[in-house]
Amino acid sequence: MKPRDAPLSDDTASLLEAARSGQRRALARVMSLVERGGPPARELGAATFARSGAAHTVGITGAPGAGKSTLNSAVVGVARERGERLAVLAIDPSSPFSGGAILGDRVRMSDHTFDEGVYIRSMATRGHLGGLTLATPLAVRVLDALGWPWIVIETVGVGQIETEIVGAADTTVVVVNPGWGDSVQANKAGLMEIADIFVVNKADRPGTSETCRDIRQMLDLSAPGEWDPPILTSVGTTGEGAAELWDAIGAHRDHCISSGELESRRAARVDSELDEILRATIAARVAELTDAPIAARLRERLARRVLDPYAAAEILLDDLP
Ligand SMILES: Nc1nc2c(ncn2[C@@H]2O[C@H](COP(=O)(O)OP(=O)(O)OP(=O)(O)O)[C@@H](O)[C@H]2O)c(=O)[nH]1
Ligand SMILES: [Mg+2]
Repeated sequence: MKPRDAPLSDDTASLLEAARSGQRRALARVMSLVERGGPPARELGAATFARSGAAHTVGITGAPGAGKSTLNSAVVGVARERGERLAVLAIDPSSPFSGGAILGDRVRMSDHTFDEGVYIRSMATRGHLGGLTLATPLAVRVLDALGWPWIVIETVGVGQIETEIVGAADTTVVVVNPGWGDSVQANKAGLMEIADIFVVNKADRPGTSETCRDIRQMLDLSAPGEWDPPILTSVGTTGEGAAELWDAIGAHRDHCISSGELESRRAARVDSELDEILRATIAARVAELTDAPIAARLRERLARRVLDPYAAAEILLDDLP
């Protein structure tokens, strides 16, 4: 293992410098290394941590097909008109839902392909130590340290982990469709909890105002916070409502800064990341342990009932590397 304060290798330093100066190929390479995980990702993380913290991160989540990418593309358009630079991370949770999503997302975001002020990256995080939960904050931090002032993270809000990731953004936008109020959607409570802004997209369809009302009622039932999440409407395909969404994101950002919430959210986030890293690292060691020859011998004794599972676990844990 490398010492913790290992100096940055020349390769990594010059790669980061190139990425920082705007070279897209270098940036793509940095992101690939982050995605792949392991020691190079770790080195990038260590090298960029101190320089991160300036970017505002925006999470966009919602059910598959809710129109997240379409709406996001329109919002990016608005932000660009106002001179903002943005990086967009489309997270592929490697779930069955996302089979065709990334290609679709690329098509939808292709309006911005040749714009120097926009960086779009699809991330598949399968295989990473700790998977989705660890690769994403690292990717965000690296983009942050490389000078991207806005980082938009889009992922499908179907599972706990996906909502956790986006919920860990500074501002979380939950995209729903007309009818959401009365639909039985997985993780509805989870989405209610993390939303800083609600958007009822596909507002060209019937039931929009009823859905807004339903969300209002659900919000009124929950404990009031300092920030009252606005409920907006949009039509992603025409861009209607995109400017209002960008304004709401800006307003939430201002609120976070003035209330001190930004700092507390970020502290909590690093904390849970540390937790996650510990868990993932220990889980990996446990996996190693249960594959070791001693485990096979213990299993054999368990089967003969000459040893109980707790005693077996204790013996193994004594050996934990
Ligand atoms: N009628 C209508 N269709 C929309 C609207 N916004 C998006 N769509 C369509 O809905 C479909 C899904 O849009 P996406 O932007 O790919 O949705 P998504 O939430 O990113 O989908 P996943 O990434 O697969 O979860 C596309 O066919 C869009 O054209 C809208 O406001 N109204
Ligand atoms: Mg999408």
